[in-house]
Amino acid sequence: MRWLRVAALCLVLGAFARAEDGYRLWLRYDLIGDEALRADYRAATQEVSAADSSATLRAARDELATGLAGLLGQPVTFSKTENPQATLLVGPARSLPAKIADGLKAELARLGDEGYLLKDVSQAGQKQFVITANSDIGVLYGVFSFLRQIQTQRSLVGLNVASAPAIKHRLLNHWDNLNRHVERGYAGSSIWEWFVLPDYVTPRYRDYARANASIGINGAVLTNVNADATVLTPEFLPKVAAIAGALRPYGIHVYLTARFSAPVEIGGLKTADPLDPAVGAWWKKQVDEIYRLIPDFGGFLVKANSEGQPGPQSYGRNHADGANMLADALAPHGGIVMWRAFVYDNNVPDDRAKQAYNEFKPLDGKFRDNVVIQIKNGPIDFMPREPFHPLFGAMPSTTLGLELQITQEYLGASTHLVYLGPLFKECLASDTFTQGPGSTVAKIIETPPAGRSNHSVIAGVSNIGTDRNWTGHPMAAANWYAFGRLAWNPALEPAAISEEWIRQTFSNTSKVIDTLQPILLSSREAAVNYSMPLGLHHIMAEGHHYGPGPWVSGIRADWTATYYHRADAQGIGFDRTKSGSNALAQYSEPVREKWENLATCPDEFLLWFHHLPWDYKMRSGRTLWDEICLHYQHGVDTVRSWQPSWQSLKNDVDQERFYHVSALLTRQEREAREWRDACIQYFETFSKRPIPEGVEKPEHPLSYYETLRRHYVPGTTNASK
Ligand code: GCW
Repeated sequence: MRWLRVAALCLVLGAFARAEDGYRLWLRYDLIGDEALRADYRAATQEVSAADSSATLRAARDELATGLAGLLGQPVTFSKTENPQATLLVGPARSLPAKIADGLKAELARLGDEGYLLKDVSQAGQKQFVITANSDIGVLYGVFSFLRQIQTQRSLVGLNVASAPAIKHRLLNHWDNLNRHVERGYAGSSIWEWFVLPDYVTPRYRDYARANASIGINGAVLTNVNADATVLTPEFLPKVAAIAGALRPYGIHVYLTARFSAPVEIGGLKTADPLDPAVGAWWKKQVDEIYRLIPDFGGFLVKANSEGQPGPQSYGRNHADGANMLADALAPHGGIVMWRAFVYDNNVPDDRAKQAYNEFKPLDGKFRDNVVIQIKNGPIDFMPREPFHPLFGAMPSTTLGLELQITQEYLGASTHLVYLGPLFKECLASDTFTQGPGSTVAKIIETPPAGRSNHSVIAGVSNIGTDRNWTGHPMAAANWYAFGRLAWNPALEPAAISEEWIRQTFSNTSKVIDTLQPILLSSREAAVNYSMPLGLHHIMAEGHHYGPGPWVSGIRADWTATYYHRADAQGIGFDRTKSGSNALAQYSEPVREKWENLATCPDEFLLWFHHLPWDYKMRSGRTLWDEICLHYQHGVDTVRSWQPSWQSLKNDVDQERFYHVSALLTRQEREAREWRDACIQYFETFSKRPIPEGVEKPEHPLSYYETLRRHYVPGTTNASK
């Protein structure tokens, strides 16, 4: 009977300890454990008929086959049909009754190029579903959505989903260098294998494309905004074309960053002046060549005259001159320019938070139709919390796009668990009031200005690398997922997205969901609390940006911490009211007034906009000093509270990820304490007030934290910031 016991053990191990390295992300398609449920889905999904006339339709069919076979443990029979429109039928029917087909057509008319319909069209006890769209890519999106229904164990009865993306260009921005170092990348090297391309095209690109398409991402900027002109040379363009070829069936367009000085660096010209006709002609030729190799190339992303990057100002021209010159080269091919608004200059004696607005606002209406100004969510730089960027809504005649950061540059890299759904949503839902109430950031980026083509853009700075699980921290993939889902539909709620992700990535059991979801949902606020509470910002360590550094000073002012927190004997915070930098004047009423007035400024933004005395009386009744200290402690407490919760899932998730997350949580708790102890003791040197009750004693003296050095932190740039 020994073999029986061994067999039983294998079964048990198979069920509970299946090796899981995270590679499959949220597309795991593991067998549904509940037999009754499985049987129910099975009855509906044994036969599929579809056309396979394009690579995209074949990808859709293959995905459905893999997904259903995995989830339901039965092979799917495919039959080939030539449907009049992009349609995939799940069930025995090979075609739809005319009446149903006509009804679908009417609905599809409202769903645009990429939208899809999922419908239960069962008749007389015969289960039948339809996945249909106006285009092949719409069908692929529909397939992923259909599989999501099953993966999250939603009923298919009465299935009726009509979905279309709110934003046209939903992009990942890779800050990947050609030597495969990823700027602010914490999950290994760049996935783009430049040296072996174009000869070897790793299957990983297909899995990358599948993951992206499953959440509706339809573009990838392959290269770092701190750009290298080499990617535009004949040596590299065929490599780019090979990647584009692998991503194409999944509806993903490839984009590149354009180094503004490329005409000089690789073109042999004496100047890159955008108004010099020879320069325009060079770019035109360059762009024509790109489109010869990549007919569906998306366009350029440009960082110009920012942090040392070249740009039109180097030639006495402005951002519109530069962007328009590139736009003219791309326009005949349908390409776009995403011109970043992330500009600031330490030689300008003005609050850094104001500079982008000051430079760009006067250029409203001066950009070509195919130029999008890409704006970070906040006016400084992807801090744990920022108010929305004042440019949103301030340029009514210009297409404005949103740039979010998925990689956790200022949020613990890939060692801290921080679910960014709430951060992304907070920005999208912010009401700018620029065109009256309801002028949310989401609405502004979704709606092209009157008379302009729809080139709406949302971009997320990628957190992907060669790590087997793609994102380093097993939970960081939730941020990639949340970005894609919100890019498709900014009205979704971060809580619902997190539940979907947990169900697909870990388990559908209520125990796992009820334990893990509160951890994810409290994590962003916890990170704010243990690092930069109450509107504090930019107080991280220098260079690698990992860990606390409120004492950072002595380098260019706008890269220091002291520039931003302004702690002194009187108090702390950056006065951006009328008595200070007056950055608040860049916001519309009533936002400006709400944040200017201490009675209405929310605690979260208090020290972003105000310099306040240490004894300032907070809403809670406590002094500002006590409140700061308690926020730090609260952040630590929250992280600590996750540890037993996660431990309770020991037998409910696979051992690989269980151990990985446990280990990282231990580190996160330690580093949350580090943030607390460093910042409180540093600020105490100004406040000269006792640390309030309820806050733990620091483990080490301030000097310990000030002299702590971390070496070889991944993602660090060469620049000294
Ligand atoms: O967030 C900061 C980073 C830089 C980055 C820059 C930018 C790519 O520290 O590494 O450069 O912003 O967004 O351009």
